[in-house]
Amino acid sequence: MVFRKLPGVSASGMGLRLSQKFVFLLFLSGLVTLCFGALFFLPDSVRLKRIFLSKTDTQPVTVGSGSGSENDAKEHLKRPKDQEHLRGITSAKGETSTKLKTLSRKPSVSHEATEERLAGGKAQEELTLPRSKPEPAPERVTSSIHGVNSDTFNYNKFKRCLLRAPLGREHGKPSDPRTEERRDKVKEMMKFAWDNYKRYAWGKNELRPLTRNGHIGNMFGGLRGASIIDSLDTLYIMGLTEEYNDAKEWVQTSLDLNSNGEASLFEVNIRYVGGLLSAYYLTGEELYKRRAVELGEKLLPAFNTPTGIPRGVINLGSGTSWSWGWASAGSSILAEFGTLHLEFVHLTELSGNPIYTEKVMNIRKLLNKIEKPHGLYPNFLSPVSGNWVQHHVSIGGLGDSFYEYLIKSYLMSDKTDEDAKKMYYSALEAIEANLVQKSPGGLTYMAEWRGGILDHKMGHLACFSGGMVGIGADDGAPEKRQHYLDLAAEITHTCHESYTRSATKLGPEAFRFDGGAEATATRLSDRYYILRPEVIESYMYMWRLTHDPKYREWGWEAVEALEQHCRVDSGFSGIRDVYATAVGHDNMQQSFFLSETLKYLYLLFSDDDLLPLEDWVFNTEAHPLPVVRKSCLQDGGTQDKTVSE
Ligand code: DMJ
Repeated sequence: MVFRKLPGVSASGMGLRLSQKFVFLLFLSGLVTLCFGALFFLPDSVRLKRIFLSKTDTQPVTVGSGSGSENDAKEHLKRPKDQEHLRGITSAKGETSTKLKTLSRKPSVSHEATEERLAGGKAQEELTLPRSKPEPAPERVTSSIHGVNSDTFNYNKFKRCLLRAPLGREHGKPSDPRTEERRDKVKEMMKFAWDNYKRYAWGKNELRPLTRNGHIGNMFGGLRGASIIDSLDTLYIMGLTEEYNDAKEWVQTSLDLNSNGEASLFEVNIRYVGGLLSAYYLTGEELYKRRAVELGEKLLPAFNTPTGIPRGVINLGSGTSWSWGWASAGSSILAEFGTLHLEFVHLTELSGNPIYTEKVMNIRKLLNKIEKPHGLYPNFLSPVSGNWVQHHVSIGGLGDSFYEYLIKSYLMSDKTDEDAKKMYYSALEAIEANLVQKSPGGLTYMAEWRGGILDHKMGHLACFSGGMVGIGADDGAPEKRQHYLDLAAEITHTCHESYTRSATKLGPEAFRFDGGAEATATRLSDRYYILRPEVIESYMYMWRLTHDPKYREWGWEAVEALEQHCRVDSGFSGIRDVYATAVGHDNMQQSFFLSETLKYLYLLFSDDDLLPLEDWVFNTEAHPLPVVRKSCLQDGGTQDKTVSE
């Protein structure tokens, strides 16, 4: 190697060259240290930083200081290790973590993970709330749940608390052959709908029966298999064993709850959580229980609002939540935040974690306290101020299942939930005083209310109310009981009329009682039928309550109409105009057709001992949930002799 001679340095002067090298190396290492140190001061989104530092290291900077892109923050929230940092940050700012710690017992799912998710949600929210309006800590209510915790929920003990076997003596086989034939027909319809879903849309959310492919949609936040989860209990009670086993295997191998999309809190709760809970209670398969609680946990961050009223949309991965763009002024929807109670109470039952019950009791408490115009509950409420945003009241869409869950909460609590009972009957009184109308032709209907002005329209969705008023009749004031049963029958009759007055014998999405109309749709846009269950649901309840054969006849009319107009080569489809004899199909087999419409029809043609109403309440997606009998569970089950399968 040849070194160029430096001026003033002899060629043989090795000592001098060494010290030169030493100074140079010193300078170089100083430079490297400086550059590396500077990485800590770079913004979070700079790629160099992400390459050189682990994600864990970047977390506090991302959320704590509010710097970094939103996506980065969401990413971090998914990693348990990163969430450690968040916990520290949030407990320093508020009481969330510590409060939850003291309230919890021994949960089966990691309660720490729940806390961390909550912390994450809160941290996100703090970034978006204006500083001038400090966020009050959500009000919490300590509920008393019975002494069962996650590790001790005992399925056998629970089964002994049922008054009768869930599937009856002979799976609800009806005694007369004609009814049995009709029931078999419904079972065949279920098999047909299922087989086609399996063949063309397996793993997708719904079947498109005309184009023979699957539909995913955007309601379930990236979750898949809505038709499978919605069908588990229907397949099970119908004794479609092979099909049920396929569905179960899919849950075992393919149900992925780690999705990162934007979901409707309401839809995920009623279809997925409800479907998994029912499947667990009916079969005792631990898998369903585990997945239900796991999913329930992912829904909790939606409740991190100033009032504890959840927002309608949640990202299941990050826990970020927001209100529907179409809901006025960022409000939450009554039928959405008011339709969580049944499932959340059961999540507490199964996990031993009181947080689920606390969340829904908090909603209940706020709704109980708030001033109500004429005793009515408007459909839009601000999750920030806790005030009504608009005075639109409806027993149909936007309001419907809130009322349903009040009476069902009472029934599911073994008739101990007195608040739910009081709220239900006073709401019903207000509904009767303000919304219930009689048409010139003598049909009873429930109008909608817009700030004191009546809109003489009833939605198909509102037709569930025949069944609701019916199941609540017995627990009303003694002098009102017959009246409620009559009201239930009248509403069901009106809804049946909306079917009989169409060419297809299926009912429109909405029908009116003005401008000469009586239970018919007057607008083109209201003429469609999307395989909805509500009218048939009311037939089923009214049959159970009265055993008037007309309800089975009406149910059979619906079966014939479904077969004639909605059955296509590869499944069932909704139709665009119930008044047209040459129907146009909408190419969608809704998951609630398998979960609700066909299940209610099957129950209508079964004996009452298939899922007896003394033991089961149906969630709003027709998933049966058992009555919670605390005394029986605490005593270790005293009614075991009555249950046999
Ligand atoms: C179902 O998903 C539920 O019944 C919900 O409460 C409202 N509507 C659909 C079916 O019509």
